[in-house]
Amino acid sequence: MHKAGFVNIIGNPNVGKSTLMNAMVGQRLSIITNKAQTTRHRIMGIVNEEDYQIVFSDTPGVIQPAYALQESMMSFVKSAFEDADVLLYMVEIGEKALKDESFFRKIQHSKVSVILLLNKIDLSDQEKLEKAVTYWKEILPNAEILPISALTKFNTKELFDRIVELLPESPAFFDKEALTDKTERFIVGEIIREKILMNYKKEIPYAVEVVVEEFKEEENIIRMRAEIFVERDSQKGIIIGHKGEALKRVGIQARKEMESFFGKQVHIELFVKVNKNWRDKDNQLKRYGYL
Ligand SMILES: Nc1nc2c(ncn2[C@@H]2O[C@H](COP(=O)(O)OP(=O)(O)O)[C@@H](O)[C@H]2O)c(=O)[nH]1
Ligand SMILES: [Mg+2]
Repeated sequence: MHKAGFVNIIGNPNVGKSTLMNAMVGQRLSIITNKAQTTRHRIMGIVNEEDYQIVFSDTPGVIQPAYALQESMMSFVKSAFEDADVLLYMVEIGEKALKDESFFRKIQHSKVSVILLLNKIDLSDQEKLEKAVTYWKEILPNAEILPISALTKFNTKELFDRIVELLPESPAFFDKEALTDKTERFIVGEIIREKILMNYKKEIPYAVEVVVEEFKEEENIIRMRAEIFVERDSQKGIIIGHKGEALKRVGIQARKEMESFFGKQVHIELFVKVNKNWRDKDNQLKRYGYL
C-alpha cells in the first residue's frame, strides 16, 4: 500500500511555519527571517519514501491584505485549505486566534485532520504551556494539540510519525525524486530576498522583488544573473548603498548560501531596477508569478 497527501502549514506571520517545513524536509527550501511576510508564496516541500510521499506546503502568514500583493498572498493560503489532507495550524504560546476570522472558522469546521502546533516551547514554561493547551482545547476541540519547537526540533519526530499515520492511501502526486514544486531560479530569488530582508530596514524588504534572469549550470560552477526590483528611485539608492557596499554584502551572503544549497561554486551578478508601485499592479504581479 502506498500513502500520499498534502500537509499544509497555516498560521499567523512569524510563528515558525517556514522553520518547520524546512525541518520536516531536511532542506532549507523556505527562507526564514524574524520579519513578518518573509514568505510570499505557497512553497511545497516533498518527502519521499518507498511507501509514502508527503507534500508539505509552507504558506504566507495570515494577514488582512492592504495591497494587491498581499491579496495574492492570501489566495495562496486559501488554496492550502482546499487541498489539505492534514492541516497543521501553527501558533505561538500566548498567541490568540488567527488574524482572519473566516480562515479560523475554516479550521474549526475542517473535515480533515487538524493538528494544532504550539510552537516555540523552548521560549516558554510549563505554566504557560498548560494555559495555552487549555485555551486551544476549548476553542478548537476538533484539533489534536502538540507542543513543539521547530527550531530545536523538539517533538518534530513525533509530529512526522503522526503525519505518516494520518496520510490517506494514494499514489504519489509528484515524481518520487522531486524535492519541491519550485524551480532552482525561484529558490535563488528567495535566497537573495532573504539576504535583503536581513540587511535593510523599514519598508525596503516589502518593496523588493527578485527575478533570476540567468541560471547556467556548468561543470564546476553555476553562473547567475538576477535583477532586484524596488518601487521607487530612493529605494534603489538604499539597496546599492555607499560605493555599492550594501549590495555587495547581499551578493556575498547570497552566494555563500547558494553554494551550500547547490553544493557547487556560484557566481552571481546583481542589478537593481525600479518598477514603480509593482505591488499594486496586476500585470506586474502576474509577471512575478503571484497571479
Ligand atoms: N525560539 C524559537 N524561535 C523559532 C522557532 N521556530 C521559528 N523561530 C524563529 O521565529 C522567526 C520566524 O520564523 P519563520 O519560520 O520565518 O516564521 P513564519 O513567518 O511563520 O514562516 C525566526 O526568527 C525563527 O528563527 C522555535 O521553535 N523557537
Ligand atoms: Mg514563512
